[in-house]
Amino acid sequence: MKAAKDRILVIVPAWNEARNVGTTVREILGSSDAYDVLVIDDGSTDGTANAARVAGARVMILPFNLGVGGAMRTGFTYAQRMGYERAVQVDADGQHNPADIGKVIDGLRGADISIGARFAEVGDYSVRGPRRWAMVFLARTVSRVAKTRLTDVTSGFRAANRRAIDQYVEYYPAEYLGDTVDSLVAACHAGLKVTQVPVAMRPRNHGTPSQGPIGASVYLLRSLFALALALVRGAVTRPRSDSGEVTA
Ligand SMILES: Nc1nc2c(ncn2[C@@H]2O[C@H](COP(=O)(O)OP(=O)(O)O)[C@@H](O)[C@H]2O)c(=O)[nH]1
Ligand SMILES: [Mg+2]
Repeated sequence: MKAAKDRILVIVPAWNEARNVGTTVREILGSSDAYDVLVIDDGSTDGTANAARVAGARVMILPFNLGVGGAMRTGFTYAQRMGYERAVQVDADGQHNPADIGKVIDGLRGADISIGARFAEVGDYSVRGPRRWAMVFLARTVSRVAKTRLTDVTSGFRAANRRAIDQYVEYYPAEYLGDTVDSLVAACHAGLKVTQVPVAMRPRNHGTPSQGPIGASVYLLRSLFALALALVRGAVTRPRSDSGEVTA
């Protein structure tokens, strides 16, 4: 058995996913023997923790619901303490194909954070109207901050190297969607490099998304605010490159 530093921690945030998480964990473990799976059961009221454990995952149970960001920060803290050099976030519902984890991890060869981006708009990801505009606007704005072209900054399918894990333990907001965008902007401001690799999204196995269309739109609006705040915060705390004065 290799040491944690040579293995990859797959962090699976899960909230009431008893019907999906077992299949997802088995699929992940079956796709590479370098993966350790950590399921963060975020105050589920169904059998999520048990289903995950039976399938072979390590499980951490949060006493009440913190949201995806809170769960991920817990997972990154675990990764840091256990000495993992690489961690990747994979959804419990089956939408992220475990066969693509390797591709997303490979993105870390030239970057600190690698995003599995949903280029192909399949299944319930064919969003239109204001939600679509908001996603495009978010992607363009974060691309400018990251100084690279990113097309899907709200994707939860993301890998992090040790520098990014350390940064996330420092700062990772709890808010759904705000978490992905805000944590990315903060990471860019801390000097981390972001890249993306294309992945196709599969349909959710069972159940419904935690946010319906209206909830998701509201969260997208909130993530626009989160982005604005993150940009302002960056402008205040970023090192001044012209004078060499470092204030962060
Ligand atoms: N830890 C945690 N996970 C959550 C929460 N809400 C959703 N998730 C998980 O996050 C992943 C994505 O959630 P989902 O509802 O499918 O969002 P969507 O794919 O963006 O529509 C799934 O694995 C969910 O179980 C939450 O409040 N806490
Ligand atoms: Mg989903």
